Amino acid sequence: MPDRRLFISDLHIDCSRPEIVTGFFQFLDKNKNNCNALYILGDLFEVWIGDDTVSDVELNVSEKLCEFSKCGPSVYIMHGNRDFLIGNDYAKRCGATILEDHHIISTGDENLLLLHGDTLCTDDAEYQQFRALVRNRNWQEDFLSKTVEERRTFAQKARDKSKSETSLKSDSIMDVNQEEVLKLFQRYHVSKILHGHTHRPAIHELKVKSKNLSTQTAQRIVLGDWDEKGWWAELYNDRLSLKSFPLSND
Ligand code: LP5
Ligand code: MN
Repeated sequence: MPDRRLFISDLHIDCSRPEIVTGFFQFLDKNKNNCNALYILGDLFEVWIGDDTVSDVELNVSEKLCEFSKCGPSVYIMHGNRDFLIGNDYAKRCGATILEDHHIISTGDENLLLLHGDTLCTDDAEYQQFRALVRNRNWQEDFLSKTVEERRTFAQKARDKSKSETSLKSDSIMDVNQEEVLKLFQRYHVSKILHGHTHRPAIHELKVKSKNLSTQTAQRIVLGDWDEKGWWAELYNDRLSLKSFPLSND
């Protein structure tokens, strides 16, 4: 079989969006026998408050991913800003492995850096402050020790606040910071990075300075969120492309 690896992010699955779940399951069925790996680069779910409270739709997703992984492909889950509390218990149900945010995979003689993408949005100071707080291990232990009801209330308040704040922030503040992007290429010595989060699907070509200070071309590939379309990227024998398919609402 050729080397074929698939990448998705930002499905934001919850019970109010059955068309996303249906589209995702079709995507899995179509690819279960013809790819080596599926990388989920964050925000598979709309919100995650702990592995001890799994809803019906979340259970269905884990069963489907497990069935998919049993057909052969490896499944990797990276945390997003909505579902960073997914733990090993849930990953195990999915037959998946949790990946650290910022993970390098090799593609022929090049390296590809995978990340959710929120760490690149450094102009969004309030978000980065919030992120630092909720990614702290002590904060997470404390949060997970609360009752499910309490956690649900906190998560709802955080979503409400996020919605009201993002409606006031400019598009440029919520996009990646270009200097941060360039720094990332240099820090990891990669020529391609792939991420989601910003919901702005595109392939950006750019010039970066390599280790020996020569200028080389690089690519930043951004996955889209699943809404009217399901977005995915494919690495096929070392060639990376960005694709989408329509998600029907009926
Ligand atoms: O998510 P989205 O697309 O709306 O916007 C994101 C950033 N917002 C977030 C916050 C999440 O949406 C909240 C839900 C996470 C659930 C996790 C589980 C439980 C955690 C409970 C936490 C108390 O990630 C948004 C960015 C945007 O992407 C673009 O990058 O701008 O950032 C914000 O809006 C952050 C705000 O500016 C500041 C933080 C608001 C949350 C405050 C918590 C209040 C809790 C009150 C409890 C009494
Ligand atoms: Mn996100």
